[in-house]
Amino acid sequence: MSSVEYFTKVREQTISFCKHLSIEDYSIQVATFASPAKWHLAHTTWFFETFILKNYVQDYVEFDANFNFLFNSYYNNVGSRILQANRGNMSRPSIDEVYKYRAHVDAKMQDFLINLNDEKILDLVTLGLNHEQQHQELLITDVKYMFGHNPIFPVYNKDYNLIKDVNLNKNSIKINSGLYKIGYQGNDFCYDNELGVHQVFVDDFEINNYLVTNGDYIEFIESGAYSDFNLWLDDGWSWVNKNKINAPMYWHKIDNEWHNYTLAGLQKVDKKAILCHINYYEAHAFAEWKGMRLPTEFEWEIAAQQLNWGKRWEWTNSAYLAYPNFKKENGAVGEYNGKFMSNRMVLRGASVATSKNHSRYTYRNFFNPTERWQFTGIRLVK
Ligand code: AVJ
Ligand code: FE
Repeated sequence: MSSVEYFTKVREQTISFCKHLSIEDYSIQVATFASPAKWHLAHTTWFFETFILKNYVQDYVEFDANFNFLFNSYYNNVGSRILQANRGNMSRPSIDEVYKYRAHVDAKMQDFLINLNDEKILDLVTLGLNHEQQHQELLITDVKYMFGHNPIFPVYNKDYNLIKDVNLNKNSIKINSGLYKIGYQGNDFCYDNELGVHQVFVDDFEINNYLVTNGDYIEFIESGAYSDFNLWLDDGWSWVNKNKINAPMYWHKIDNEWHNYTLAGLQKVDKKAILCHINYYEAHAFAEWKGMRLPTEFEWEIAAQQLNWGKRWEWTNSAYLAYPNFKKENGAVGEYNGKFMSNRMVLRGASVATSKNHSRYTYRNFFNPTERWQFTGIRLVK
């Protein structure tokens, strides 16, 4: 595939996720961590305008001088910006203008890409496209959060439940202790946080080749787990009590039966389906209840080639930290992953909402331990 085709395909994919949205759905922000669809569409476009067009296309004229302030997410090197919590306050630019912005940047990028053979700039374009793919997943999870917190539980798409997968088998895999190489060793794209190949020693372990199901989790709930402080980390116990949590996100008990909001609407919880929407504290407490534990990110990576994965982002027991040989790039691109290496846990795998060709077994996703609106799940180890 040529770079123009690759670019066009990823950009069109983002728009395809918006085809079930109404105008009203595009602009609102229901939580500070979730962004409006309109913002995602504009921010991913801003990324190409800011890091490619403005830097490398000589006569490029920016589409709108206000957009840097509105659509810069967190790059201090590129200037000040609105607060993340205020992304839903902008009824303007309208969605029509944002689509015009996308078309404008797409046309300039396509012209530029036809004759581009500078490796460094092509790498930046690839980063922009992988960035756009990350935002495709965020867009879906943010739309789910918006609809799932609307009392009428709107259907996004009746054929798009997304959380109905079941485990294919129930075996486990034994791995011998030893030194293993961790980090990305291929020649294709990866993020900077996967680089710096290094050795890690692990002891013998046995990892499940399947994920925790809704049925398993209902047993955990019904055992009284959400009121048993012995199962919880202290921060997790505070989180449970402060927020009066008694079930995964999107779960509701109706007529004594568990239901959950899916993108296909509110449905009965399918006990055989793989659990979704739990945070790190819940994953940790569940493992504690089972007398097992979560894998470290290294154990996960070592076992990955033998595992079924890709339905859920899987919480690991590893803090999101720099690898020993991590190199932060200079300038704005260096802010992409490195500055978030505190107070977050690593998730491995990929989810049903992850863009195709956007997963590999060295991929390090990361979120705060309280967050559970992504498609997250639990794999256990002993
Ligand atoms: C890797 C999913 C935690 O949500 O901020 C988007 C992805 N990075 N734009 C995030 C990302 C820059 C990132 N996560
Ligand atoms: Fe971003």
